[in-house]
Amino acid sequence: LYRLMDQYLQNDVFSIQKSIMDHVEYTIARSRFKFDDFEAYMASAYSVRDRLIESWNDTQHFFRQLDTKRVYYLSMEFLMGRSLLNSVFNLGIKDQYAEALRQLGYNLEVLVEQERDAALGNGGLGRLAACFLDSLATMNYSAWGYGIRYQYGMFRQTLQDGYQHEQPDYWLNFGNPWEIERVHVTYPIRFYGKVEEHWNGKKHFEWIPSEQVAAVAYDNPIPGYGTKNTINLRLWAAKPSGEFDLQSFNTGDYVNAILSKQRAEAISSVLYPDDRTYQGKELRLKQQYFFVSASLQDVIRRFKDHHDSFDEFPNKVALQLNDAHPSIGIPELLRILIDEEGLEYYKAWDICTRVFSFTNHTVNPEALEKWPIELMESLLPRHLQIITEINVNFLEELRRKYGNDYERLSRMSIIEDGEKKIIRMGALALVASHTVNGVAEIHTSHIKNMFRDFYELWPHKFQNKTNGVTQRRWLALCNPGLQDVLTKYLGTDAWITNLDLLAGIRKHARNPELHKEWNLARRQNKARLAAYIEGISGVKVSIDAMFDVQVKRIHEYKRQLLNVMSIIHRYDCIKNMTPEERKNVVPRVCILGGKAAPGYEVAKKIIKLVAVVGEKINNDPDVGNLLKVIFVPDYNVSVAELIIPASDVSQHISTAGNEASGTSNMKFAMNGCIILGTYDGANVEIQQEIGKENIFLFGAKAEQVPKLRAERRDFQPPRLFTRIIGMLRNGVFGHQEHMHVLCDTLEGQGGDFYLLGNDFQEYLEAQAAVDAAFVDRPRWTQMSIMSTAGSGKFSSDRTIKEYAEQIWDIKPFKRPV
Ligand code: DL6
Repeated sequence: LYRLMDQYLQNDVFSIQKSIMDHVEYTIARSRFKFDDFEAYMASAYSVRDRLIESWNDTQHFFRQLDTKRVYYLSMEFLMGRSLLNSVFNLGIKDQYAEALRQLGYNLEVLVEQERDAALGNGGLGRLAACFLDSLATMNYSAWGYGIRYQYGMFRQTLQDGYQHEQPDYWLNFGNPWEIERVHVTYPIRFYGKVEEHWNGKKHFEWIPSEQVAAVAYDNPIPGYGTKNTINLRLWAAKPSGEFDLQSFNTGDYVNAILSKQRAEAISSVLYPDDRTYQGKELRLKQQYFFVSASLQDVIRRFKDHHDSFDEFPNKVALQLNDAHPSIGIPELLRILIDEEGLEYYKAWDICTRVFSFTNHTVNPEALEKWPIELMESLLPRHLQIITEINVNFLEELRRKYGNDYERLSRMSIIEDGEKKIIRMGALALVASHTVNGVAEIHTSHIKNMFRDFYELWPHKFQNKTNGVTQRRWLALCNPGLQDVLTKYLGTDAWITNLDLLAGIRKHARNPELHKEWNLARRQNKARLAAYIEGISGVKVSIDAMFDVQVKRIHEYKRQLLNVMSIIHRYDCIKNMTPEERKNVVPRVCILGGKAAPGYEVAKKIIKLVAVVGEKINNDPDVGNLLKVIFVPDYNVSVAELIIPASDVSQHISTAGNEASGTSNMKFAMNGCIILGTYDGANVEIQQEIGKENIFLFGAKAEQVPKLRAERRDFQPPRLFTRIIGMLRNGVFGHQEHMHVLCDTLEGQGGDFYLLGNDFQEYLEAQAAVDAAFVDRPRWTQMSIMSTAGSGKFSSDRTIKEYAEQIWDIKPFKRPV
């Protein structure tokens, strides 16, 4: 049987063709002689999945036998993007698939485009989780991701008359060939009801819930690169529970009883499309509890397969909280251990504090989730009791240390006192976790400040783990031209698993041959993007122009508005030049993209602004090819894979102190794009790695920001800044009412919170320096090479190794061939 299986899953071209054709006929049920690109994609995906399943099964068996300590990465979001190319690449069968399909009359590159992105995330946080899974698999760690299988992922953005419209993301409509539905892996998830107190020699609490849904597992195999290990991302979908409300049936309310059960599915139906605020939304708390409860039940079941007591639990399990979103898992673990497994509170608490660790991803206190106590009491009454107990014990500990310093106690309390009592999930995560980490050096220093009292109490808990990205997807796969050049000059492709090796390219940074090949690869990428831009907008752009890119979520703090103001300034200058002077202008294509949260009005107005400014500039004959402005709609992982390798300059210009890290800055730098940014997030570390002379950083430093804000009243913005505001207000771009709203955010009492006026002058100077560098081709190419060469630190492999060794205490286990 084994030999049979082995033959079936051979990776030679013929066997691959056979398995694709089998899926055309028996899975897709199409004729072998007539199937279109989408069907060919589906059949190919199923045939790859067969190979993934085999590797997945063997890896899980291997880990089980060794009884490895596992890390479970709990995240509300996994922004995976597409899987086909990534899977065949990581499995080492990309060329065979390309050839097999070619012989069948199909093109792998074309089929890849048939796949819908798995967009189960908003942005940075979710994409980081996806990069981490790739690194965990590649580095042979025993790890699982746990999250939610949203039926609707991140909305699809369309632009209608320059306004953002949100369309539902029906990503599952045509089936998802990458997942494995596990109908037998299901757990009951309960809500509401009451808690009863019993006495049988000791006090015992019984939660009697009044609503129950089932969590059903969907597994998504994650193959490592250069290894036989394949790990798992288990996503939970909510289904009606098997246990119907017999009372309703008995009273004859058959239809309503069924309908109310259908409502269960709503829990996993939609991803909240806002990465900052979801305060007070019951469904959001339900989602959080739903997935952590299912995950913890699953973890405990797996642990109990091998162990009779919980003594070993902390030696076998690490639970990573991706932000405070899954921190309801803390009282849930206690509830299971105490109420279901019969452990004493203190024993359970001890276990809890040894398994959880917590990553913070934001400096914005708004984004730290808080729940009204009434909501918690109604939805999860037993959990509220447990949180209260944790808090009582914690406050007692504080009292012993600080005496009756009530102010400090109230600042640190998990339950915020006031007119309305609020549960601070961030504080809960801090108290229960053995480690809390920030995601870049500067961010970690901010969170030490933000959680000052906790840092004073437990300095040892605070760590930094600078983010990283996987070079498999973000360099090798998305930039095949540069991949070949790098491999040629480094003499090895080992950088695909050891990114530090990129430093070896430094010694060739002045080599004219390399310059030629480097620029050729980059120009091909630009040509690909230019064709895409023409396809979506009808605007023809020259690939000789500088491609200047800002793609990310639209947020005031990320300052897309600052970028647009500098574009208007550039336009203004061009308009006022003589034809002779225009010959010295460095042509630019300014590309912006990103989604605004549906309820975020200012962000949506910024998108409209880009559209109207683009409309005017792109059609102005005085400007021609000197300046183009493009808004790329529906920015997502796949679009990023197209844009990043084709960019000359990319902007990361948040007000210092606001961007926790940023990860696209790392992707751009890795691909040889020059960063124009502020002293914020990981930009600071990128500068340290690639050298000051290869990056353009400008503007106020984070430590100056509070003072600058305090002095706003007396601040006179530069003349050019007010001139542009004047142009907007006076209707140079039309839509005056709209423009007034945006300009009002920059002027007047309390205006310009993000200090655009303060940084404007330096920003323009940095832009001029970028222009000057761009026209000096050898210098620019050298800077580009040096950016790539200095990007070794920003591999998620490095980040994961640090988490593994300094937080999770896990070791790699590579499955033998
Ligand atoms: O750590 C990943 C990513 C950072 O790179 C970004 O700087 C940060 O904004 C982002 N945070 C979020 C939302 N956070 N919350 N909560 O996506 O995390």
